[in-house]
Amino acid sequence: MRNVIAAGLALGLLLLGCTGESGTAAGGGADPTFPSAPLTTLKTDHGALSFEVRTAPAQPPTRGLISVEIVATDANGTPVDGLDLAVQPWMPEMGHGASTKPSIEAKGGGHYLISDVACFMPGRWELRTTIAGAVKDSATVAFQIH
Ligand SMILES: [Cu+2]
Repeated sequence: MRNVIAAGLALGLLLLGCTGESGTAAGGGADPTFPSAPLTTLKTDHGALSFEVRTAPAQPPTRGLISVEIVATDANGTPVDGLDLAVQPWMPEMGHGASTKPSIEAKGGGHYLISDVACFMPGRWELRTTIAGAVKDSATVAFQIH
């Protein structure tokens, strides 16, 4: 238990240090701009959907607060709206998450914007995603933070 508390404190400090340095990431009014080519594409765990994944302000993403765009399509390639996404950032090799909760906004046309993803350490991160609403499934979006 003591280890968990210590790790939490360390994460908080790291995060403070990081936002102190970069200040400008995410959280503003305008939506971020994503590149046209996806960083990665994947199928959801039960195959109900395909996800195209893009990141901003950089792709591939660098450490700090990032935004992730998911474009969800069904087996026919038709964009799927009406999904309720719950996203937990996770660092599997180290067994910890992020100290802030991402916010998720449906943008229409199958586009979902996940903001305030606090990837404050380099390494492999996952977005463990639960899908409810129009489709019930789950997915793990994985990427490397440099
Ligand atoms: Cu870590």
